Amino acid sequence: MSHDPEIQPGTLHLIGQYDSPFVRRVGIALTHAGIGFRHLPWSSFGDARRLRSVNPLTRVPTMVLEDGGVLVDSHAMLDHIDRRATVAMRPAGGAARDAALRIEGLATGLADKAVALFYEMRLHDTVSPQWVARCREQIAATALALEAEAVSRPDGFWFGTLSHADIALACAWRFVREAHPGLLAEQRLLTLVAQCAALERQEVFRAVAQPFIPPA
Ligand SMILES: N[C@@H](CCC(=O)N[C@@H](CS)C(=O)NCC(=O)O)C(=O)O
Repeated sequence: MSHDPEIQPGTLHLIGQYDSPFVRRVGIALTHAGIGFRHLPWSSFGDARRLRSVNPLTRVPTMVLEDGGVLVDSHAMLDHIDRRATVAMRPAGGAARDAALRIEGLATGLADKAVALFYEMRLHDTVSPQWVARCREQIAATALALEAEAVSRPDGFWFGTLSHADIALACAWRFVREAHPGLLAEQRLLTLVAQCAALERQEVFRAVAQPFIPPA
């Protein structure tokens, strides 16, 4: 059980700022599912000490459950949300579920590489050109692969209704655009541009959002 004075027993807390694509996907899922929670917008850098007292990884998102249990990865948080939610945010099973998890994996992987690239360029005294080039290639290739699949599903949602795949993609997309302006070759990614813009117009995406603030 955390002893941080901001953590209230019996309340669900989501820790982290919404400029993180991982925090945002969890915040959107909670809001869409209608699950009440307290948002603590701690920075993984500026609030590192108190964050570490809850999660030794010192990463966001961190979720503190009503019973004091702590979840430390967005996938586990979505699993928890899905068990409580009355709306389905993933196909129930079979090939459709595999396909959904694959799109989620590509989208969250895109976000992972964009975060890694940002830290490399911002936090290292000597930037590795090989690592930077590799991250850029991984981001570009993944965006093109998602675009190639999205063109056959131009209806706005990957799986017919708002799912974790849509949320992951929109969150990753916004992060890449804000943290790495000009990196995505958007003229070759027109379906994704349209899909993500449509999602960002939805109320839940507007409510759970924050412009990117680079770590100080
Ligand atoms: N796999 C994790 C990734 C979380 C992650 O990369 N969080 C970043 C912010 S976007 C962070 O806390 N970075 C600080 C650090 O790694 O030291 C998840 O899905 O929750």
